[in-house]
Amino acid sequence: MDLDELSSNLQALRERAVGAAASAPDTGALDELEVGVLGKKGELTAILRGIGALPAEDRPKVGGIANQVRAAVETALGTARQSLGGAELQARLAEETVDVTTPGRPIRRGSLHPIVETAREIADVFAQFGFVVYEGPEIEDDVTNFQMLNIPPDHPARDLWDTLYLDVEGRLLRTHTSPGQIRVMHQERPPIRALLPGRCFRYEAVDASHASEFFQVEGLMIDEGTSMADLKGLLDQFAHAMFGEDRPTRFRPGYYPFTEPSVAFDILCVICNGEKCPACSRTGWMTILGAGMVHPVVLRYGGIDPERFQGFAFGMGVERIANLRHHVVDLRAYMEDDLRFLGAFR
Ligand code: 2NL
Repeated sequence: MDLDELSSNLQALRERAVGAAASAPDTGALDELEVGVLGKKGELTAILRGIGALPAEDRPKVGGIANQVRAAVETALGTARQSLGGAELQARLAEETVDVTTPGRPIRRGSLHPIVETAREIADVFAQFGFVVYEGPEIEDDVTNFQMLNIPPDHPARDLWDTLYLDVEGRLLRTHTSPGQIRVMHQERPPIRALLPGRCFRYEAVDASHASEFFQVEGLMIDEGTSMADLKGLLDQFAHAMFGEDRPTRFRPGYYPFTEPSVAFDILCVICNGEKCPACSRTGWMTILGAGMVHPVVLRYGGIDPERFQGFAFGMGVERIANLRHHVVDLRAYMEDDLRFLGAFR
């Protein structure tokens, strides 16, 4: 192989490669072309292998031509890449356009659990009368849950069958939020207006109106000269805020160890309006809460002088209030986490 032959091979390669670059269908073909011509095992390298057979003075000339060929092919590749790449980008953009006007997939929004929502509504009503929300622990001690509330050791509520005891001596799951009120009495000075919402626990045979977990809201007011009339007026306001201004109410005698006197507070049946239906056990009335004047012994346990201060307290089951407001008959529905039920309250 002589100089002429080598340089004409190089020129031929250049023409073919530049032509191929110009007519390549896509950038993939350009990549192949680059490897095939300029790569380590490419055609240019193969031709240059013949350089060794040339006289020494001819070799730089071939080297010069080879560099020109390389530069020409690289330029052709670059130009072709630019136009093909631009065209491919345009094609992708056209094909893959996002229609920003397409409606999005709806995101499922959560909502408050009906019991939490009802507890908040209850708290909102009493907040208007100056009651402040406090919280107490769910794990209580026997002294605060029972003894300080004047519940004697032989009281049926203390039976193993009614209270869930922990396997730590003297510890139990609170059966009402009243022990939280005792804690408020210890930590505050009268006048006190406290509201205690929270989860409570009982060992129960579960049915439509009994569960082993339930929510309670208790209220406590202590001041000089607080009377039963204050209690009755407040609870009437509460019932009318929750069940309508024209809903009839009544008080009747009740009993709790921690209040004296004690009352049960009823509203006219929300189902039959006094016509005596099964929902109100044919009495025409439904009990919404229990209440009374705080027993002097309980005030004293709370560190408050009953000669100077009087107080009233009330307690209600949140599930029961929610049932009456939403006409739900089985409180187990609140614990089943069934979105079809919970979604009905949104
Ligand atoms: C009910 C009745 C009631 C109280 C709770 C109370 C708390 C203290 C002192 C006196 Cl610290 N009383 N709480 C009073 C009367 C009734 O709850 O049926 N709840 C579901």
